[in-house]
Amino acid sequence: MKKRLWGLLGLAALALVFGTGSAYAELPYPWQVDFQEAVSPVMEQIYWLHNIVLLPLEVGITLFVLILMGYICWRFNAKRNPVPSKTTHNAPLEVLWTVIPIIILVVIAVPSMKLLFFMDKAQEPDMTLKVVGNQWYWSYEYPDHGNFRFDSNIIQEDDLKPGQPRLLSVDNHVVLPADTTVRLLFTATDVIHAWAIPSFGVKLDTVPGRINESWVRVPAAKIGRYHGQCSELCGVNHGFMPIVVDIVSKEDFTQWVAKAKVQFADNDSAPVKQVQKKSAPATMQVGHSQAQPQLKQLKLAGTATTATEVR
Ligand SMILES: [Cu+2]
Repeated sequence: MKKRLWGLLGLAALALVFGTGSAYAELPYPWQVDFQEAVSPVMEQIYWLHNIVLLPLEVGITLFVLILMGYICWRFNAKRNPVPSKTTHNAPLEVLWTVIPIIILVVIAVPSMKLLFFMDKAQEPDMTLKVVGNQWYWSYEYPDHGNFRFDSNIIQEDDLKPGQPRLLSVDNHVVLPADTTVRLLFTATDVIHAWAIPSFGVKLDTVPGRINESWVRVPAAKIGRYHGQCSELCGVNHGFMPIVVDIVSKEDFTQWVAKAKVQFADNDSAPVKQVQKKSAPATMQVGHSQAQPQLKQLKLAGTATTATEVR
């Protein structure tokens, strides 16, 4: 039994070494405790805030309260302390237990606010990726590379190929270049979704009629495949709209763009584009189509009257 356990552990270690050796493939694994690998500046900062600021504070406060409670139970129980004190107020103590938590909150708030502003906008983006949430798939647009667009749908369980994780694989991957600051724009066509990739530190709502923004920059050393999921309860298939992002070298990205432009060339008629491009003519058409039946009616009425007149 023990041998088998060690064998399994060894296999897991090997998988870890080889899994992260050449190309990263970040996705959740059974019994995971920590975050997924941080590969963007934003996630590195989140990691720092969590591990260096929050964790010590949480552990410290929990231990302090636990020790205090233990001491109170031991020192002031009915046996040891038969005549309890009648004290009801202690001004210095009350000031302390109000001021100290305020200081702790300020200590957390300063780096938190800094991080919020840091993740809010890319300072000098090199390119833009537009993410559109739909029930229940994602659409992606590349406005700086010919504005082609494509949909990304989950691969059903029966169609999975070896190596494709269940519920986390899609037909069309997002491809982004390494060492490039990518501005991410988010919106949706129907309800609120949320585009989330743990390794990027991005988890942002896609809201219909609104554009949200974030950014990501992955170094060339972390070229690989990153998985995420919709993280806003958006309907019955909420759990079936995963996200797959391939970070590739700049050269590979240029090659992919050339192919994608051809592959997705006729996607212009898709619903998202239609709303954007044809909104003005569409209203005019509505006006025409409303006017035309009226004209026809008038003509008919005219012919009818002339007919009766003739009779
Ligand atoms: Cu969703």
